[in-house]
Amino acid sequence: MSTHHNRAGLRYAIIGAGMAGLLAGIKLGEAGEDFTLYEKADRLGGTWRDNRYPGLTCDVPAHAYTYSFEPYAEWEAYYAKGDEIRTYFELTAAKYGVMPRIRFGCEVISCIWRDDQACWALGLSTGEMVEADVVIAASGVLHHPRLPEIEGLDRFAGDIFHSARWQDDAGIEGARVGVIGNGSTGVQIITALHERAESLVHFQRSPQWIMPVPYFRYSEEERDAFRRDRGLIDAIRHDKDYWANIHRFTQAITDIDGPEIAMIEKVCLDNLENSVRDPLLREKLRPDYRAACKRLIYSWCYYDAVQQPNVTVEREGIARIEPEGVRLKDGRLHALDTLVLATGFQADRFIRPTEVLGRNGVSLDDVWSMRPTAYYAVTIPHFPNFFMLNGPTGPVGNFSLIDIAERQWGYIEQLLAPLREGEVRSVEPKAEAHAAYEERRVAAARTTIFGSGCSSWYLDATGIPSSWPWSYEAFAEAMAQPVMQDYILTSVAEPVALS
Ligand code: NA7
Repeated sequence: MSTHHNRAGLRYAIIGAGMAGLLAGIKLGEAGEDFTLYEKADRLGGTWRDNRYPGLTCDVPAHAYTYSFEPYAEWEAYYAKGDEIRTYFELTAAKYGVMPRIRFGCEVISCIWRDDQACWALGLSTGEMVEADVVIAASGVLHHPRLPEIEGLDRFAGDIFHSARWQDDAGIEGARVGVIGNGSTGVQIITALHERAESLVHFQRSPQWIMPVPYFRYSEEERDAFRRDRGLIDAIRHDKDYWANIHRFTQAITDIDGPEIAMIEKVCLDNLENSVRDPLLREKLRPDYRAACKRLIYSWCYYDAVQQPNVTVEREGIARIEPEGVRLKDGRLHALDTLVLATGFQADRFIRPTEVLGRNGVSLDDVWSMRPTAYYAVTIPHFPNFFMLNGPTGPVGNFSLIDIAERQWGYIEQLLAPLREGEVRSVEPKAEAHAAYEERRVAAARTTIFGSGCSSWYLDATGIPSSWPWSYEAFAEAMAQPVMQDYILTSVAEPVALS
């Protein structure tokens, strides 16, 4: 007979005060739960705190890149700038009373599951050891900068830094600036710097597919209308063209011979043909792999920027960095004052380097030795009461990760319910359920556009796309309700050894 012991007062530890950790904090706060949010930095905002480079813009329409429950009337334009988004998260965290629950400057160094007490022991950078019944890992995806393996990086005489470590005192105004890297970051930096630098060189190892998108500013009257009528914001959030685009995009990545990807390629190539006048430059900028294989670049002004007289697109390979600048393989030198490394992130880290030990001391680092993975991107066998937001194998692409995190939170809440009610002490996915999920996922991932032959942060160390390989609808459906038979719920009625 089961004795229902209400474990009222579950203790939650949320790791990371970015978009996803704040979401968890807001939701747990509303439910009256006892949580602490651990943030290693001294400010919230995650990727929107770390990235401060000129031109930083979110390529999801501003009104669609907010929490569904917290619309925001103040956006200055259709696409929001990084500092506006950081302000939005700061205002929202304050409004929902999350700020006093955040421990800033406090890194979680280790999470160790204690079987005897069915709880997690967290080692903090302050030297403290704290307990939590539930861990929410919201530590981000694109967080650890990846520096390029180019000889001589440390010999450059000017200012040199990664795009996510922007140096405000670096020489830009009237200076000779180089940018290595051609992802969303490199492209946005080029669009912002060409008016300020004396000369600007964009070093491109691979040309990009550039999707033309509309850009317009909202007037004060429009913002006022948004303030008065939330329906106007909802109309943008739920705009059928926006969702049709997301649908088309996820169709495109899963059906690589289908009409949607053909259409994306056509729109991007027309953009190249119609925007770039010089035939030589046009050929330099022409991608030689499938569209959407790397994350599509949305830009309304990149092709204009690279046609400015002080901007050079350099496709020749880099031989090494020298004190004066970048030496190319053909022997030419680009002399520079400032060199920006927009070379991306180590996208396979997730909560690591935090040491996470589950049941019987099983290490997450070992479990992830081949590739990081999780059951439906949220839970991991042998790691009870451990939930990830924007964890491995989740959807990534040209849509709002806030919507992804909210749907994942809806799934997590349903797994938490029996814990909250005190019916069980722990919840974790069955190993065989996870193995079957991962087998299906890998098989599907190989056939997506991400695996069609290009390098990108979408690929794991074995070259297999690491993300959700099915449609957005399939993800929404999976998150709507966990398959409870795939979970092990450990009841309090079972004998639990007490230490
Ligand atoms: P990305 O998209 O990973 O782009 C990194 C860029 O850096 C890409 O163009 C790489 O070229 C280039 N790169 C990396 N290493 C080198 C070396 N050694 N030499 C030359 N070029 C190199 O990072 P971002 O920061 O732009 O964007 C990350 C995400 O943030 C983005 O997708 C959005 O979701 C927001 P490659 O293509 O590999 O030839």
